[in-house]
Parts: sequence; structure tokens; C-alpha cells
Amino acid sequence: MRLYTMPGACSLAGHIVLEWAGLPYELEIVTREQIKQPAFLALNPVGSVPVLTEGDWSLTQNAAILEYIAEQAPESGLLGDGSARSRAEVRRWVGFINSDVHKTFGAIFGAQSLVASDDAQAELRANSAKKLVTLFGILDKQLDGSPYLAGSAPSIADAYLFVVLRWARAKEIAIGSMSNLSTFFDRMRADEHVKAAMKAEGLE
Ligand SMILES: N[C@@H](CCC(=O)N[C@@H](CS)C(=O)NCC(=O)O)C(=O)O
Repeated sequence: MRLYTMPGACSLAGHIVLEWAGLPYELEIVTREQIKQPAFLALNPVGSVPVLTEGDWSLTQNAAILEYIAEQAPESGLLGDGSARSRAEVRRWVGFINSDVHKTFGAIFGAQSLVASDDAQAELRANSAKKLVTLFGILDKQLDGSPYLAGSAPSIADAYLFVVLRWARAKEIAIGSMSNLSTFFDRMRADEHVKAAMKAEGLE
């Protein structure tokens, strides 16, 4: 498997999951310019990361990629404990982070491509930041008394949560008082595999 990633982007989640799964893989770090070039667009016509390739097959969409990697290492438990309900819980949180949290960050990162005036962009960013506080509050509650989102062991959803928490810090989203998220973030940052993925992407 070869993962195309941009440092710190949502593709970092797949990178962490590849490390956790202990599977052999290659990493291709791409730039914002490269992902709009024909060679990359042939892999993903949307022009975004992540992309996972295996031979001449290419897979896009973070949720699908995370799940595919986890399925290559079923003993890792990254997709739950083997029961349908546990798998559904993992998917619930991946879905929440992908469709709600990540999407809301999109309005902050890409406000200038959604509305024209400076005032409208500022309003969009402020409203999105407010919505993110609510969404992160739900994640903080889920982590109350539980080290990971779907139970006592890490899953693909936790790798994704770590990525969006990094974005929350960078964009100064007001979640500093959410202590379960802070504890989770520190635990993830101390994880050897997370450290290895971060180092390979030139992050800390
Ligand atoms: N729906 C896609 C969204 C992917 C996405 O938003 N990728 C961002 C990085 S986190 C990206 O490549 N942005 C660059 C761009 O769109 O120009 C997924 O879940 O994989």
C-alpha cells in the first residue's frame, strides 16, 4: 500500500493507522500544487488527499481508506472488537468526525472559496468555530471515563480525532476546558506509532 499525504492533513489519520497496524507501506508526501496536477488527478479527480494505492488500484475518501487499512490487519482491533456493534460504534465516530467535524473545519480553512467579502468570511469562520465547540463537546463527553472513542482500545476513529484536535489547536478553537480531549491528545502524542507518523511528515 502507498499512502499519499500532505503533512498534518486528514491523511495523517491513515498514516497513524498504517503504523498501528504494523503493515508494510510506502509514504508519498505531496504538496498543494502537486495534488492539482494531472498525475495526481488521475488517482483522485477531486485533487485532495488522502489517496491509497495498491498496484494500479487507487482508493479515495478518508473513511474508506481507514477502514480498508484496518481490514488488512483484523487482529489489530482497529475496527472494533469483532462484534457488529463494536464495528458500528467505530464507524459512528469516523462518520461524525468526517461528515460533521472535518466538514465544519472546511468552512474555516476554505472560507475564501465559499463567500466573497471579508466580512462574510469572518462571519463564516466565527460561526463554524462556534459549531466546532459544540461538536468537540460531544466527543469530550464520549471520552468521559473511556480512553478511546469506541472503548478501551484505539480504533481508526481515534487516529482521525487526533488529526482534527491538532487543527483545533492551530485554529484556536475554544475547547481548552474539555479535559477528556486534552488527556486524549496527550496520550496520543505520547504513542510511539503516532510519533513515528508525525516525524515522517515533519510534524511535532
Ligand atoms: N471527503 C474527503 C475530503 C478530503 C480533504 O478534505 N482533503 C484535504 C486535506 S484534509 C485536501 O486535500 N485539501 C486540499 C484541496 O482540497 O485542495 C475525504 O474524506 O477524504
